[in-house]
Amino acid sequence: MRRFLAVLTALSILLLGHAALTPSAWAKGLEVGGRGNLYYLNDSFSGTANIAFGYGAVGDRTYVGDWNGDSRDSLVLRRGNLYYFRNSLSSGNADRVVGYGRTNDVVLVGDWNGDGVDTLAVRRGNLYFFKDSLSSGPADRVVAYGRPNDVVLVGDWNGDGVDTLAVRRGNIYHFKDTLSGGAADRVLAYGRTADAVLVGDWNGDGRDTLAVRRANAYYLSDSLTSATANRVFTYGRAGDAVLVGDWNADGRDTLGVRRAPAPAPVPQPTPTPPPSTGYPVRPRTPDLDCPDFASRADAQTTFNHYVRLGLGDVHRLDGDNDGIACESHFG
Ligand SMILES: [Ca+2]
Ligand SMILES: [Ca+2]
Ligand SMILES: [Ca+2]
Ligand SMILES: [Ca+2]
Repeated sequence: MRRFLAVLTALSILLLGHAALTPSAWAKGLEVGGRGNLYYLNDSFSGTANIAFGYGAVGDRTYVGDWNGDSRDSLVLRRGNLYYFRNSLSSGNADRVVGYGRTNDVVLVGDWNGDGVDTLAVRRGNLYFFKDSLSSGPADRVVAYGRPNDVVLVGDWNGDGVDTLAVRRGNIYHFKDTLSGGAADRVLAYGRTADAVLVGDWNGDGRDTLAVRRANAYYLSDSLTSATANRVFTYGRAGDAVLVGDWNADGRDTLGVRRAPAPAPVPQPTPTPPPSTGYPVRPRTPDLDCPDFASRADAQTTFNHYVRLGLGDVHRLDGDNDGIACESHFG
């Protein structure tokens, strides 16, 4: 226990000094979040994406899963209660479109029956409606778990091939190994309350564990019994929406980011020429200064006009009394 606390403290110190992020829904099994239709995926924990493609529209909701059981994760786009499943990490049409649940449902993705295929579940408060096939129709099982406002995570915590739930309360995680109500099978304190957390099998041992995200730094842990970060690396930008999945079927989950296309360059306004007076002579009032005239000639015309009338330099345009108006301003 002493060692556990020491490690936890070390991790907290390690994480100190980074900007706190709001706990987010960025995790395997949950909605990806963010906006954009460009996906940059990485098969290793390096800084450079090796898969890049566009799919769907900028405002689509996105989830990750293995829809065909080939051990490769890919994307589904959600529009209302319609789901556009695609089995390859590339641009193109959906391989399957399914209507499920209601437009405002919270949706989770997981392999609820251990057949190697990820399917959907709908969450309404603390009720979870699990569906074992990518099809419409009634849920295969309904489970009450936790509290209606709990933050929930999805993962295979015990390596039996079945994804189950965990609830997060602050920095305390309650993991459940079966799709049922009741007490958690394991409880872990990890990171800090404000941390964004990800779920994935980072080391390919079949068990999902946690990672903490701070800006664009990721602290990956391979164990649900210790708060040690086994791997730390940086990826993408601080504001990126991040995806977790096994993109190449090597059994390890790695990261990707979702981005919107770069905005078109904003047209620069063309400089407008100084307004022409429109009159050969400017009025006596209000009092004008040299910058109010479009040119030295305009200023001179006005100056000459009032001098000829015997009123003198009414606008005080000829400060050195040489009969030339505004020569120092216009050069
Ligand atoms: Ca697949
Ligand atoms: Ca399944
Ligand atoms: Ca499991
Ligand atoms: Ca693992």
